[in-house]
Amino acid sequence: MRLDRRLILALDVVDPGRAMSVANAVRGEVDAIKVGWALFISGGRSVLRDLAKFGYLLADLRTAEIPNTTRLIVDQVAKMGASGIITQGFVGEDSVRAAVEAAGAAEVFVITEMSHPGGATFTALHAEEMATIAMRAGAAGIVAPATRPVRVKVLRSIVGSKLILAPGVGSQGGKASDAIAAGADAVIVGRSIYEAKDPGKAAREIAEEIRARA
Ligand code: BMP
Repeated sequence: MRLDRRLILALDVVDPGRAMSVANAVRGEVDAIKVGWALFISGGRSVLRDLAKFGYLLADLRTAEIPNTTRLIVDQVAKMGASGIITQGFVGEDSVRAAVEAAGAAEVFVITEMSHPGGATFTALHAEEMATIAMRAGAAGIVAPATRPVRVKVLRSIVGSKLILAPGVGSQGGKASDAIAAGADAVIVGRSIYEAKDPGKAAREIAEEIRARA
């Protein structure tokens, strides 16, 4: 993943037409577009294929499965043109490894500690182990919480030069430049961009905030 803006759009809208118009509005302002289940369920494979034409498509059709099922799902996702794939870390090393193998040339990012308050209940307790598993399995990086920059810093010490993508900016209370200062390579931002009147401007402002402090 090439990170010029250090910003990834989480395109969590359900209408495929709106998805395309937001993607157009942020063209050149974000490094990647992340697509999750909601848009995939409503728009199917075609919306993913269309969005892949905008550049780096990060498929967040995350699996929490045994290795064989993980392999079957990730193989399908990779075939849809995703450049990156997100998977869960709590499933253990064998399932993460299966995701990395099935992804082929696509990069795999492993979720460690989740950004929402509930993420502190279970995922925070094992985040370091999940990051270690991700590294051993050959993942390109991890997902860590922008809502808790101190935890990003801890996880950075485990993943070395691999990538850390940090969601939880804006609507969830985190600040982009805090997450980057703590060691994240990029932030993942959804509502603060796609709900803005001018999504391109909103993205530009976040990238500028990051650049000003970097
Ligand atoms: P928003 O900026 O609207 O809160 O969106 C954040 C995005 O990052 C969502 O797509 C969410 O599924 C994802 N995400 C997250 O918020 N926390 C995590 O720990 C992992 C995620 O993938």
